[in-house]
Amino acid sequence: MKTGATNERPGPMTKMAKIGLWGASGSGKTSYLAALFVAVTQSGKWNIGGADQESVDFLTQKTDTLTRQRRFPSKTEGIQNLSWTVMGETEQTVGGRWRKRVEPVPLHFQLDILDAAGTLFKGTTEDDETDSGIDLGFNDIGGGTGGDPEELIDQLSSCDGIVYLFDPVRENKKGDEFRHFQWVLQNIVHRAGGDGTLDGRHLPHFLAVCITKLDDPKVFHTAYRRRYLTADPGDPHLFPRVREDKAEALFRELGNLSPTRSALMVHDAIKASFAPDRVRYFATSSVGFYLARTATRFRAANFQNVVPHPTQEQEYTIRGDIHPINVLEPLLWLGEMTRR
Ligand SMILES: Nc1nc2c(ncn2[C@@H]2O[C@H](COP(=O)(O)OP(=O)(O)OP(=O)(O)O)[C@@H](O)[C@H]2O)c(=O)[nH]1
Ligand SMILES: [Mg+2]
Repeated sequence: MKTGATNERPGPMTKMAKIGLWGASGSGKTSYLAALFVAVTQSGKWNIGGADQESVDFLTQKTDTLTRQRRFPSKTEGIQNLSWTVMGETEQTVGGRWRKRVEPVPLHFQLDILDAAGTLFKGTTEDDETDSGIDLGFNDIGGGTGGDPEELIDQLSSCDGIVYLFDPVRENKKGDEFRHFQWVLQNIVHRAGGDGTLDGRHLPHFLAVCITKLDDPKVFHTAYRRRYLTADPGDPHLFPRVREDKAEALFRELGNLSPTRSALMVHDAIKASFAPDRVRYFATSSVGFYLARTATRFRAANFQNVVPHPTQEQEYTIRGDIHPINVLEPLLWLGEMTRR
């Protein structure tokens, strides 16, 4: 097959998008990646394949953990590099000057993703009772290598796009999001300054800010009360989603609710460091809302898909099938933006 070089019969356009995952320990990075296969296949438009054995194994094992075992992946150890190709179609204008037409063109995104344990991102010398980490990253599957915060910052800095996961549930309990965020951000800015890649005060990266755990009652109810929810008419189950133009407002609302309001400082810091047209907010859930076996549509009276484990304290279990919300979309947006 010919490549996209010719206007007449374009072949697959492949874009390498190096994407970093950044988020505090327990913010849901691994679960986000674990939900990716289901998100891709449920979209009906895309497909995904591992570029190497480790990445194939990751997807297979983590999908199994979420869907058959109905539990969340374990805490990440070390650092792991994963690489997947997301395959789909886009539209392109082809033809000569007089015979222009739009036709579908295969589009492949190669996502190189770095997953690191949150504990590697120690932006502080103080010890937290559980973890003090900030992560960046991508995930385990047993095969993670060690690594140090410097290496992670280097890797994140070299990404085209960054998915930053903000966990409002954790922030509500700990109120320390800004402390972690600032440490990573300052280091990335420092690197960019040294490399000469700063554009004025802005970093060159695209940033997808993902509010995680939309299915959590606190997050869901906040979005509901503020009237930020909508449903995609094309979704047969009519699962609620946060209106695209309200995701950023939800971020601030959730920041307001946290004891330290530190997420508001994160919001301000994002504005200070990233160009406005390079940032987009998403409200995500890796597992989505519960759908009873006999039900065809979402029911607000019975929406929780994550419940405490019946026997293991502090553990959670997944009640039903997973229906990821805005897991694929941030990656597609980053892929699209970096393609331009
Ligand atoms: N309700 C809900 N809880 C989630 C979701 N995703 C993750 N969680 C919870 O958050 C916990 C941590 O998720 P992980 O994916 O392990 O987070 P991580 O950022 O990879 O954490 P580290 O590997 O320790 O850095 C899980 O064990 C779940 O209890 C989600 O979509 N909804
Ligand atoms: Mg993890």
